[in-house]
Order: sequence, then C-alpha cells, then structure tokens
Amino acid sequence: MKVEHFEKAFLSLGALLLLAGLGALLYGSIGAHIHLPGNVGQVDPAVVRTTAPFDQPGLRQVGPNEYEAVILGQTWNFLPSELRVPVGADVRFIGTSADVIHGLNIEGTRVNMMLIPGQISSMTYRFDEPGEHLIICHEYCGAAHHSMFGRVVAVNQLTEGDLVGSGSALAESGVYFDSEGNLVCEDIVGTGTELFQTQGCAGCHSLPSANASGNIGPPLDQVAANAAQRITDASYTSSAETPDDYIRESIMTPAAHVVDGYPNAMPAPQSLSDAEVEVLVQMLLAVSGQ
Ligand code: HEC
Ligand SMILES: [Cu+2]
Repeated sequence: MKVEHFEKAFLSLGALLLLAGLGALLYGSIGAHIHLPGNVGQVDPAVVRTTAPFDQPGLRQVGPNEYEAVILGQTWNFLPSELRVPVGADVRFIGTSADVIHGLNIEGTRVNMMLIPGQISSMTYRFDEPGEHLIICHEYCGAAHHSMFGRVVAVNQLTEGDLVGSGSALAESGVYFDSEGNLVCEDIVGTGTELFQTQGCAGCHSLPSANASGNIGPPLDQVAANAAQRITDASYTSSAETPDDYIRESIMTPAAHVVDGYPNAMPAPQSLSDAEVEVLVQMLLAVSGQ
C-alpha cells in the first residue's frame, strides 16, 4: 500500500503527540507524585466532633518525618484555624466537614480538596520552605463564607505546642472547674485571647487586644458596657440579668438574642468546654473594662 508522503508525516505527528501525552501523564503520577485528593473513608457528620481523629483536630506525628494534619471545616472556620507544620516532612492533610460542603485550598500549594459532610478527604504535601500559607474555603458555604480562612505556617522546627495533645489550645487549655465549681485558669486574659483566636471568634468580631478585626458581628472592645445596656433594652427578650450572663448566653445560644442590625449568623461553639466558655466570658469582661 502506498501512503502519501504528507499523510505519513501527519500520522506520525499524531502518534508522537499521543505518546508525549501518555508520557506526561505517567511522569506526573509516578515521577512527580501528582494525585487527585483521595476519598479515604466515611464518618457520620452528626458525631464527627466526637469521632477520632476529628475530636482533636491538629497535627500529629505518625512516623519518622511523617505527619498527619487533621482539619475540620465548619460554618465558618477551620479547626484548628492555625496549624504549624515542619518543613521537609510529608504532611498528610485529612479533612471533613461538620455541616455543609466546604473547600480547603492551601494557598501556594497544590493542596486543594473538598470537605464534604460524611466523606473524609486526604492529600499529602511537603513544604520545602518556611512560610505562611492561607487556608481558604473555596466553596460558597453561606453568609460568612468570605470570612472562612485559616493559616498553615511551615516552620523549620516545631515546638511542643504544635502537636495535638501536647498543650495545644484545644487539647489541653489547662482550664477546668475544681470540685467546688471554681474556675481554675492561670492566665484568663492570655488563655481567653488564645481561645478567641483559635476558635474563629476573631474572624467575625473585632477586638484590639486579640488583634482581631472581623466585622460580621459587633465589635467586642466595649462588650461589658454594651451587655449592661442591652439587657435593659425594651427589645431584649431573653433572660440574662447581668453582663456576665448576657455574654455567656451570646456565646452558648447566639440566637437567644440577636443584636439589632446584625444577622443571626453566629454559630454556637461545638468544641469548647464549659470552663473554656467561662474563660472567654471573663476575658471579654476584663478587656472591655470590668
Ligand atoms: C460567623 C461569625 C461569628 C463567629 C465565628 C462568632 N460570632 Fe459572635 N456574633 C456574631 C454575630 C453576627 C453577632 C450578632 C448577632 C447575635 O447577637 O447573634 C454576634 C454576637 C456576639 C456577642 C454579643 C455582642 C453584643 O454586642 O451584644 C458576643 C459576646 C459574641 N458574639 C462573642 C463571640 C465569641 C466569644 C465567639 C467565639 C467563640 C464568637 N462570638 C464567634 C458572629 C460571630
Ligand atoms: Cu465557604
């Protein structure tokens, strides 16, 4: 059979392109380890907050130079909201959502996955240089979606508090009620400020003492005086009688009284102990002048 000269050239070019494409694919998956985020399991979203490992989100060491970073997405923040990871180690990000579908994109990396209620997603990444990366929710998830972000900081040397269970704010904030019901906390303002920052409050409220400038909810620098005022307002329909009670109620059952001019958009905290809520209340009273 005689094949035309040009036809031959054209056919070879087609074959070459196919081979080049196949080669690129193989190189990508075998050579450069590029994989789609895997669905690695299921978890019931109704109990995810009490199911390991999501009951204690954060970084764990799982082998020599191997870490697992567990992240829980919820309206509208990531737990933990800041994560420090070691440079040069394999970090396996494991995430899911406690409510609606969220996205998890770590700026400047190829970590990009969906946090889907019920599904666990995972992806491994190695940070080659120290630096800060925003964690962005890139899936519209409701009124305060734009305020949903966190931070991954790649560091040369982890310190003790960076690993779960070794003094991180959530795992062991070191606050509790003693047998007489007294709050035990060495540094209420310090611990309260840390909780304020790690629990997502800072993303929605401004509070200069915590370097917070969120503007979804009311500013909290005058919250003690505002609370005293609100409980005397005619429009106040709930039952708090003191500023303490008002602030506690605002945190535990945000919908009990929705401040005029603001949306009913504050989520009730899910992973705070009663003692931690009390530390937040006392901290807010202290920094707002009471
Ligand atoms: C998604 C945004 C969001 C987050 C996160 C959030 N809040 Fe709010 N917060 C609001 C909004 C909106 C209001 C006003 C509506 C209302 O009263 O429910 C509010 C109201 C309050 C009030 C009452 C303020 C006043 O002037 O009466 C307090 C106190 C408060 N929040 C504390 C906190 C604390 C502490 C946290 C962290 C545990 C937190 N909030 C997390 C949005 C948020
Ligand atoms: Cu979102």
